[in-house]
Amino acid sequence: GFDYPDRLNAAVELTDAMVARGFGDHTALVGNGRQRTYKELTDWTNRLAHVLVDDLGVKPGNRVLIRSANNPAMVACWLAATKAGAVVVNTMPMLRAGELAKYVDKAEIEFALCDTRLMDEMTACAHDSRFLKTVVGFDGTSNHDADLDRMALEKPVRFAAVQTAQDDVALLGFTSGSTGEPKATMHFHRDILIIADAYAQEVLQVTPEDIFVGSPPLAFTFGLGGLAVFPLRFGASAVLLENASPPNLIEIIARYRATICFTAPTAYRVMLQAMAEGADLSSLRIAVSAGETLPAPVYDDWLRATGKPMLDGIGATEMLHIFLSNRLDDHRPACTGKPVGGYEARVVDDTGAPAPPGTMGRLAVRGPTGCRYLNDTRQANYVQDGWNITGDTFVMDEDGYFHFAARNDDIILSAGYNIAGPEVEAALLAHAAVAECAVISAPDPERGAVVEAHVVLSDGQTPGPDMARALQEHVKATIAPFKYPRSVVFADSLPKTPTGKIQRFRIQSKGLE
Ligand code: 3SK
Repeated sequence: GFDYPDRLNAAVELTDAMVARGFGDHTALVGNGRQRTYKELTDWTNRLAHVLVDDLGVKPGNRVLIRSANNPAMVACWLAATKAGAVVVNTMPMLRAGELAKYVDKAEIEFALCDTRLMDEMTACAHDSRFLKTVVGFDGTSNHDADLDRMALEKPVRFAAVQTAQDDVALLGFTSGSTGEPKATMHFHRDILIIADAYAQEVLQVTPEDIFVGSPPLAFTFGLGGLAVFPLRFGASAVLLENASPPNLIEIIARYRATICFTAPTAYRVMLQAMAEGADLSSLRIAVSAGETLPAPVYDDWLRATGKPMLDGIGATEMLHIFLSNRLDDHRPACTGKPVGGYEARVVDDTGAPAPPGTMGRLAVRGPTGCRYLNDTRQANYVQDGWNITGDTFVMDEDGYFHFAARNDDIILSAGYNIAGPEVEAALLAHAAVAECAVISAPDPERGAVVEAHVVLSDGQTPGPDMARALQEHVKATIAPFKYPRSVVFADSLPKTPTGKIQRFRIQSKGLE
């Protein structure tokens, strides 16, 4: 089990406690042209926490929104607000005032800390809000010269953090789901440590020598874990650069001698395509892939190109982080591995009963973290009999390994066949002419629905009926022929979330010509 004291403040454990354990001089965060030791980060967050409590009047339980790109200042604000006992909502820079307002209303957010470069949409949101009363700017560049930074300079470096209970809510992770109506998932102080003490310790085997890089936003719990919680929990370092998206990640890994990279499969694919002869990824121990299913060709090509394992895992904002994963000594293509220590997973049928190995069903998981939606009737759908029912269809094999089949929404029912869209995508991606693809269901009067592939071709390839036929034949030769895309649509790009997930629900079906 995971044993923590009743009084527990996660931010203190990631800063002051690390200094007390002897990591004071060790590099914690690198970004904006500086590096900060654990002692410097601790002092910085304590000063900021003073501003929040003494000057702004933040009280334990108040909700504080943070709006920023990935940089050390965002991490410092998150830690400071957590030390003050606030409940933090981290948000992505690309959100507009209307989207911010949904978060503010749902979580009744009173305070916002905002990078001054992103202030316009924040003030527009505050202007019309009945909840948001205080917006303060911080400077996410290397100057640190905005109101919050100036107020912090006057403050002492010691702060008596709020003695929160281990099961006080610390974080609200927002998830949009497929409907676009956001849900807020509540996570306790202990949950923030559990994801490190479970997944990061067991699977990543983090040591103080590790250097983390990656692209997922800190606003997404995948990024918050991988780029802040995991490094800080083990005295390791995180490189937080605002341009850390592919293909720049290749150069960033080489320059900072990064050992662990967190990003999504689409980003690894871009990196593979951009990787020049002699790209130096020799420092890398692990490439963590999550957020989307990892196509086997990406896993294979990465292993071939770098000699390093790509560890596919699946998590959920509801669960806070990854709960099923491959292992360093046990990783394989087209496989999401086994439950992380402390978690149990099974595949269930429509009645919630365990499905036999080898059959498709919904993935159910339970463990030390779990879904608690804030004021949301959808809680009853997600948690049933103590099991978290994720939105994914999986198969568990005879040996207990889990294999992704589809998001529940990605199963295409065509002429009585259940076709898992991602399986067709994986087959298409194995064709050299295909750079990216997304498979959707297109309504069809005869079959009910047909498989429709939207394909972005690699440079130099020509779209047209001949290419469509070649891709259809390739799929028929790779997987059961009934799964081939009866409709192939060529596109210049595919709609994606800021975290790189392809948004299939935004693709318009063209139907059969
Ligand atoms: O797999 C995901 O989408 C995910 C979501 C939240 C946190 C972590 C992960 C990997």
